[in-house]
Amino acid sequence: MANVKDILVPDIGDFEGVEVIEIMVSPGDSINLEDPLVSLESDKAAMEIPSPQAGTIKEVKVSIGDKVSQGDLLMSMEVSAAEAAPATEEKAAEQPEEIPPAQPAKSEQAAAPTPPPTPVAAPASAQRPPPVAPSPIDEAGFRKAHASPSVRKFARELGADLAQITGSGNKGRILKDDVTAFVKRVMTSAGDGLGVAPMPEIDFSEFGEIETQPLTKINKLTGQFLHRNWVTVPHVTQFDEADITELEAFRKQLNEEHKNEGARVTVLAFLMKALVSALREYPRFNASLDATGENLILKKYIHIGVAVDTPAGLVVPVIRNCDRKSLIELANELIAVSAKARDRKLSPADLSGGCISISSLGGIGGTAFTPIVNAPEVAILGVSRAQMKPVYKDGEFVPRLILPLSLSYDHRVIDGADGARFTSFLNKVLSDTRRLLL
Ligand code: CAO
Repeated sequence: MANVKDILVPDIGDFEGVEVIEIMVSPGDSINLEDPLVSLESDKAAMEIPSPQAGTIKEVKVSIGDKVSQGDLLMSMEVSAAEAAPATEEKAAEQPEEIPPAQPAKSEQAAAPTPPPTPVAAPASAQRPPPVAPSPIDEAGFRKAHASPSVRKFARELGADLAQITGSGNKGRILKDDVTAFVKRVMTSAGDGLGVAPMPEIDFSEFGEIETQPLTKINKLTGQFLHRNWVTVPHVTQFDEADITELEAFRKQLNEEHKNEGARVTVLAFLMKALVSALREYPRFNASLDATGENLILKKYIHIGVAVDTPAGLVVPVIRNCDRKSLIELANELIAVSAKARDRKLSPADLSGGCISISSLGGIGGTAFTPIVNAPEVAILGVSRAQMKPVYKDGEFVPRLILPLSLSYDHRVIDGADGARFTSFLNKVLSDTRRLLL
């Protein structure tokens, strides 16, 4: 059974006629013991009145701006019989509730790390890491700001600087809603909380004719992943050049031999084979950081993602168990998977589980580029167009087919020296195809 209790202003020292500056609860709110109910402010101090009991607010009897003194009625609260203090006699149900003394605020106690006298569970928001603040808190300005203790505490939890917030309350007092609005503004306008200047909104039609084309679903999804990976992974790109003169001759011969079966082996299939060898030699490239960022998960399987350019946008299907497949099998699977991608028939399973990715622009052109790591993978191999180049060998320049490689990697996991070792290893394997058998 529920009892209704009156909550009165407790002993607040020698203060009389103190103004109610904030009401933190509304009828129907469920309140825990010592949750702040109202804030009062006199000429000399601000204080918060905590709840003497857990229960549900029934009626709030004061308004902002009212002047109250010790013993005045603040609100009524419904408490379950079980929650009512067992020590109170029947008579106590009708009696006003004893309230713990109010806690002075001007001393900045809300911001102090010392725990409150009564153990109270930390609110969930206090356990979450605060979002990035646009700049460090101006402590002097924070102290001077016109805000109640609960609003100060709330601002501290969110890392919001009260000195930067304009209050919408009575006499410019900063309210909880002002802090929330400030944090929202920072998060949405300041470059996703990165502290960079927001992109200006420009009406391009002022400068000439325009056409607005909506992004495809794939464009938008890919954009989100690429943006996340670009800002969260510290990238380094290692450039290198592999001599694929012999590989190319072998590739042409293979295609000639298998032309009746419709086989079409491109450089990409050789690159997948070379990556299998390199991942075996450098297992740190076949790994992902776990969610805590404190452990490296090394993978014993080799699934390779291949970036495919489709009319609807970029997708990265994954070819599984590349270490167990022949060159021809990999080439056939590449053809199948890129056709599936272009026909928009890939399933989520086709796009998941990759260990490392290849982005090949070799069929299109270019000399080098910086691919973005497809996190949680830790490396991606970019490939540009192979070109005949003069290479100085045994005292003379000889024409060789040179394949440009651009390996981007996550510098948290891979050191620069290993990045260079990895591409050197790839070069060695690609320039001597016999090594692909090893
Ligand atoms: N150097 C020179 N020629 C190359 C080459 C290279 N590195 N790579 C491919 N080629 C040649 C091929 O041999 C083929 O020539 P033939 O027609 O004479 O056989 C031609 O270029 C076209 O190849 P392809 O692109 O059809 O086949 P592929 O196996 O090389 O690539 C695929 C397949 C699906 C990866 C590719 O079609 C594709 O979509 N690439 C774009 C990937 C992309 O957008 N990456 C950017 C992502 S953002 O980082």
